[in-house]
Amino acid sequence: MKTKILTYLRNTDEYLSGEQLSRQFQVSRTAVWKYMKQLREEGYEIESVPRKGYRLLKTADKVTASEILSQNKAQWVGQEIEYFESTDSTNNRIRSFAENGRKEGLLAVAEEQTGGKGRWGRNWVSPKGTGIWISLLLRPQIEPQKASMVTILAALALVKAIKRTIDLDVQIKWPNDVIINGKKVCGILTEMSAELEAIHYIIVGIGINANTEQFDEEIMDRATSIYLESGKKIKRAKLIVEFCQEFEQLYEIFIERGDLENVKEEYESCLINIGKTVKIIKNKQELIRKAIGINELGELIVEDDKGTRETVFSGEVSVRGLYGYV
Ligand code: BTX
Repeated sequence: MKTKILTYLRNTDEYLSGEQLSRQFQVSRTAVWKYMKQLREEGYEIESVPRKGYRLLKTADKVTASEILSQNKAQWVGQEIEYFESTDSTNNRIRSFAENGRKEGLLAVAEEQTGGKGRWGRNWVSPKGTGIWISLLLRPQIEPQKASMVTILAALALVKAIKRTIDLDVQIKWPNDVIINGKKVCGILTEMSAELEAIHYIIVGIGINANTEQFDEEIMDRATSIYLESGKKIKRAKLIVEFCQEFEQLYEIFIERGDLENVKEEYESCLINIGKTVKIIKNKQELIRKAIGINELGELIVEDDKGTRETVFSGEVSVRGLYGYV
């Protein structure tokens, strides 16, 4: 109900009287008053004028279910939300929900993660109030070998969502780091439960440094935020819904096609590695190659100094710039 009232307030510039709202939503005027009180406590500025009614003046930078749902126009991605003030990892939460049979599209959102996970057991710094820490549940009927393609789609959807929100030059470091000015602004951790032939579910975990003002010393050389790069604070829920909308479109086409041929060009246009010499780290061995692009499976095409090409798969290698992270 709170979400419905918030959506209604958000979609009009007019005053809405308590009576109007109580009729619209079939609740008492006291109930309407209580929802307004709750919204104010959450940080929304709601004007209340005698004989006129309520009007939303300012929304809060919240990532609660109501704040996201009242703006989300995606059909199914993020149309069910589980919100946590604080949790260890939203990927862990989605795993339990998935095991309990929850539907594809469920989004877990946390204001803070106390045990945020990166890839290969690394840690992801996820402080309160400034970032976006979300995980999406998917149940695609595709071969398990294709799961890594979902990560490629998520990276592209993130670039598109950030560009819709703010005017910044956003790039991708293959396969899934989103980069601004050579530093990491988002990370993606895709986890899967599968058998040899079929996927039970995929968890796409996304961390975005949105309004972070500063980073700890250990990551400040490679981490940045949308705020640090643009000087502007964004409304985090807006970026989440932009992502849900962009990802849903890309994912539906991918499920229909079964490959990435249609997004290859767009992904490559954002790829920071393209045409550059990169260091491919595989089983502690380092190979120096030139990055050419990706194929329809999302693998990186690289070339050696004799012009011989090969592809590398995201699960088995790590890619670095010749002199640093990108
Ligand atoms: P990754 O393994 O590519 O990156 C982890 C590395 O990035 C760390 O070792 C550290 O050097 C650096 N790092 C840690 N925190 C940050 C940060 N906030 N910003 C920039 N760099 C950082 C990337 O792993 C995948 C991250 C996914 C995070 C999401 S958040 C929601 C979901 N839940 C969860 O536990 N993980 C995902």
